[in-house]
Amino acid sequence: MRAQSSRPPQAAAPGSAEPAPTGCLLALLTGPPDHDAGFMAEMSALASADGLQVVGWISQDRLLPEPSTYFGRGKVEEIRAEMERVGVDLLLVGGELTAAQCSRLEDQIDGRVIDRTELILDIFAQRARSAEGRLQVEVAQLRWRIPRLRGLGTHLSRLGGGIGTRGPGETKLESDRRAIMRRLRVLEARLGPVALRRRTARLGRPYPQVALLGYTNAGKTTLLRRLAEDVPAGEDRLFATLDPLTRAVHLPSGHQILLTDTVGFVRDLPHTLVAAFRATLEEVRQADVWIKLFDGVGDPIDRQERAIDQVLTEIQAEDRPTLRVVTKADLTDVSGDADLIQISAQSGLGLSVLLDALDRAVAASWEEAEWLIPFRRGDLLAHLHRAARVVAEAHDEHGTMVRAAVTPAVRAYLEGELSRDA
Ligand SMILES: Nc1nc2c(ncn2[C@@H]2O[C@H](COP(=O)(O)OP(=O)(O)OP(=O)(O)O)[C@@H](O)[C@H]2O)c(=O)[nH]1
Ligand SMILES: [Mg+2]
Repeated sequence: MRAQSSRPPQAAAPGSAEPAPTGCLLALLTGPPDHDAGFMAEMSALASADGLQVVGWISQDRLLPEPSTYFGRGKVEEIRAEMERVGVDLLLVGGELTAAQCSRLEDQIDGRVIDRTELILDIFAQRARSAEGRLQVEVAQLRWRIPRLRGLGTHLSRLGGGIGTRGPGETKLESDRRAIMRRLRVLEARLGPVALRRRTARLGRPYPQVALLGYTNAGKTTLLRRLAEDVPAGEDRLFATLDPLTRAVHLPSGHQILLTDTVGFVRDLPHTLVAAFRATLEEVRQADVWIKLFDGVGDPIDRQERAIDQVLTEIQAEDRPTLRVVTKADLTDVSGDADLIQISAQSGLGLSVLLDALDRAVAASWEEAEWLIPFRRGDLLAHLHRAARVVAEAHDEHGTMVRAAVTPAVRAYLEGELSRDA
């Protein structure tokens, strides 16, 4: 019986700081409508992001996985032979396997199987930096692991229930499971306060919030860096950014917004991951405006948009005013769709058009209201001028009567301050 799954060991190449990539065979179904050439390229990119090197691949043209071993019986044999031929004992599957499919497949190929979900979880685990990011990834990994715990338990289930099934194996499995559940409770208890701290930090001085949504490697961080100060450079690797990064951006109207770059998406982002990244994705749910950023040299735009929309549905985000933007226009021409704003964060092309459109989109999410601001709260008046559109202003002996268009968050902040001050 093989030990419970863990990352394949990676031997360090002599004289190099980077561990040598571990060779693997990629196997995938080509039948599902989604599994086109782009899907295959993405699998290879994900593999190399995780330090794996795809040394060969095998496909099976079927629409649905074979219930028992994911691939059909003959194909499994072919995979086993090919792994032997190319000398690898790791199989990367371009899809999501059930726990049972995974363990049966491992037994039949006599090697280790990693599916797409485990691969993505592993990349996230390596990239997470902030306390919150690490907690979220660990929760996702533990939730993923629970149904995959293997011990003598699988043995026992083959024997059937009844007398003799309460052996030491089952006890071990049960205690492993209990240990994981305990750890999950600890992690979830820690996550609450972390998320709350971040939320409070964000709401300290609210400005209209804009969230960047797009594939990993689309160019979100590079765009934020163009528009704001103190942003680290984007990187040519998948899931470079995991922790949300929020910066002030000044619009042509003179208003200020907060632009948030958050975790990138891929097709079929694993459910466990989306669920675990709820706190991070909360930034997206709270935003007043969304920018969907498409990679001009990536998958077809409708494909990228479907992947974004899928996550939005999963986190139950309600529709926002949205700008659809395609970047890397220095490399490609995607004109044709009048609805798309073309930019290049690299060359600066189209950025003024984007900022004007952003000004309009932000203003569209505002509502007008009126307040009396006492003279001693000049700071609130100054804040309104940066974070809202002031329509009218009049002074009397009590203070300044202001009429302005604001976002709900700015309004809530202002009214909170005024009532505390009263
Ligand atoms: N030619 C060109 N390259 C770009 C442009 N914008 C970004 N890139 C490159 O694309 C790669 C990915 O950019 P990032 O900004 O890191 O992408 P991201 O969307 O933040 O990716 P994740 O953090 O992984 O989600 C980097 O190598 C960038 O230099 C652009 O407008 N033109
Ligand atoms: Mg990034």
